[in-house]
Amino acid sequence: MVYDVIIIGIGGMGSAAAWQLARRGQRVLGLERFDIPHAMGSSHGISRIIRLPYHEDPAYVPLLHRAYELWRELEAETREEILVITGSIDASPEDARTFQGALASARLHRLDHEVLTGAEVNARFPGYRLPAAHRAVFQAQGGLVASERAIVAHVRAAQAAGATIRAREAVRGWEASGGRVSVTTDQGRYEAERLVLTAGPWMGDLVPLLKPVAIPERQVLAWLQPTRPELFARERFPVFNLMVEEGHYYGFPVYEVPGFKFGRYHHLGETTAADALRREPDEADERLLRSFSERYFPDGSGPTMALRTCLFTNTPDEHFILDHHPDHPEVVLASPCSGHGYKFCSVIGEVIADLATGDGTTRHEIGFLRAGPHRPGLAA
Ligand code: PYC
Repeated sequence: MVYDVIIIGIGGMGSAAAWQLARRGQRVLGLERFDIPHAMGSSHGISRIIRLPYHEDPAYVPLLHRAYELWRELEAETREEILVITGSIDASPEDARTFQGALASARLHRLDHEVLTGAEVNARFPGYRLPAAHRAVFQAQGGLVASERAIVAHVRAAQAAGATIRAREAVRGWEASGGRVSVTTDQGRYEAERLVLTAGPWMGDLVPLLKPVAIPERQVLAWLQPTRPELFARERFPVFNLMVEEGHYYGFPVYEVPGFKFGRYHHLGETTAADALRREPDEADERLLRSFSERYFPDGSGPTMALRTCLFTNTPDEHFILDHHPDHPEVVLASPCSGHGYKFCSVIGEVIADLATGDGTTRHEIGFLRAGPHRPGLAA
């Protein structure tokens, strides 16, 4: 079988790309080294935050609007709950980026939002115990994406549209030239016209030029059983990004499994090759996370229900890399996403489909995500 497009990595982005390409009539082969879904990369742990007033950079907001539309399309296509709206809180001291960046994005893109003090957040959402003088942007459309369910839904939709998806098949290498690509795995060799690489923390292993700029980092997430579960229900507890003196944290209402889920960005700063990563959470991980929740979410800090390790893949400027390979126009690179990419998977699937078909252009504004000289470490 000759394929139009081969996708390596059927996680959040690869599965979305498979659907978007297959529904355009492309003959798609998706290759995944682990199970679908699996718990080795960056998409497991039930949920990921989605939020509109994007403190990282307002340039992401138009992509977010489209991401919401496409998540809803996926729900309609598969009749699965993918997007859960809870509202979002971006809170920090007044002069810090989490609040200021969210406010700037909300104003620039005319998003409905409210500015609250920490004390006002605590009164309105009593699971929270923020410093009273913190400032927060509350935005009602924030929420969560059911991350593993979305991968399964994307794969089902892709298969229904004709894609071939193969799991537990490890890629040994790829080649591209003259408008053809070939991929060798532990089970065979495949050819196509285009190749999409969505391998998350393994991108540096597959694409040498990304090795220095796509750095896997160990993260640990905790689920603690609230002592007052009613305060951590999805109707009463917005997802959050919170900067406090201990660091930058994020969290969710109780969803699907027991416990209030939260984590810390750049947990203990452990960067390593994806396959060398320490997978088992330990007491130091738990201590660090519990000390945060006991201070800022005391009614959420009952017994530990679960601890899980997952990976960020960080670029120096913490923006995604989404572009054609600079030396191989047949190859599309998507991810790494520096720990904030999952919510965009639906729209990134669409962008990948644009880049991998026709003249390779996209209507989406992705200049700031391209792999050009404006990106630290990608100047050559
Ligand atoms: O984008 O809100 C986010 C997020 C939370 C944890 C990692 N990313």
